[in-house]
Amino acid sequence: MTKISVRIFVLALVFIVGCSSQERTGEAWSTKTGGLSGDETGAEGATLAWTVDTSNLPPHTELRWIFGDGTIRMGGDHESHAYVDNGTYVLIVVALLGGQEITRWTLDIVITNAPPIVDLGADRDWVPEHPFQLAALITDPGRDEFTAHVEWGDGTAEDVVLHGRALEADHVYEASGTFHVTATVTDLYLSTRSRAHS
Ligand SMILES: [Ca+2]
Repeated sequence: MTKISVRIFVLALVFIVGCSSQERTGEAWSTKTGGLSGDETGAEGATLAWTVDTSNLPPHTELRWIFGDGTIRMGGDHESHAYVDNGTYVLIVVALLGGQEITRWTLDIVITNAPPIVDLGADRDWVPEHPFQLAALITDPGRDEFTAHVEWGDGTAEDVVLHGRALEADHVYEASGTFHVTATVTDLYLSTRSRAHS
């Protein structure tokens, strides 16, 4: 029986850096430009950290951390948070005394896209005229959606319908030989959002 050597040749990753703007409220407040320091940029999924200087605040002051992505919690002088989508967020820290706001700080946070990753596995042999099956999982720290395009290495290619983050496709090679399979994965969700804001 003749075998085809199918080589998993290139894994192409495509990611599009999108940029969206988190809505700011129209509320007027006294914004302190100093006192809140820490990460102003980071990739989606990465944990960022900040510190607020409360040395001049009265005792029993409480801090409400508003991260700009819908996450709000009471916290301390040091806090961390991971954003799961790229975009520009406004981090707000509100100082409260007896439930009343006494001051607040803001900081713009820019989160960049992280590329999707997919591992097609090792090279393998396959029997001609039988379906060669490709199966791989896409990983991405962002809350993204993806498209995939597979080039089978014999002059044919196709867009693959994904099932969540699972890339599954099969292909019949009609002749013996060595074929290089290439998969291109794009986190389309981000490019869509980018166009929406342009
Ligand atoms: Ca991504």
